[in-house]
Amino acid sequence: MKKAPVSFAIALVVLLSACGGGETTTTTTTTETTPAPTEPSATAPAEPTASAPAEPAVPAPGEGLVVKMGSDTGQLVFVPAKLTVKPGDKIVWLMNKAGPHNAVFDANVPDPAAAKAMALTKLLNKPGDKLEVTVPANAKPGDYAFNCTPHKSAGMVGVLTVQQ
Ligand SMILES: [Cu+2]
Repeated sequence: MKKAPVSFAIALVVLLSACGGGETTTTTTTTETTPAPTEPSATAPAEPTASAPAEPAVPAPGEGLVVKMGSDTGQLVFVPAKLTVKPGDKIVWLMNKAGPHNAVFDANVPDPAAAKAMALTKLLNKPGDKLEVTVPANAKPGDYAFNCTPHKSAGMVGVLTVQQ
């Protein structure tokens, strides 16, 4: 009969301590500082349309074939001096350097009327000036020799071949 109160007291202490311990652990997790996450809206990815693959630059059929009058180094030549075209093609006579230049055809070409349509009879003097002409649809095939009037004797000549 004497042992009963002692065991009761121990049991009571254990119960109290357990309860106290439980209380202290539950009250320590309330002061949590949750940093507000800043949304990275400023670093939004670029628009996908900017990275779309560009179509390869394919020259449209009939686009002007540029013939420079006067080389980049100032020589009295056509660049290119020989070119091949087809009826309907466009030719751009471009005043490049060391003008004035023109581009006129010899008299004995296969088709004088076509040669007249393709010629640059007016002298161009200002770099960048140009004239676009079109090879007539009914131009006779063959070689059309041309030259620059002021510089023919200096060797500024060329040959335009019209293919069928
Ligand atoms: Cu010339």
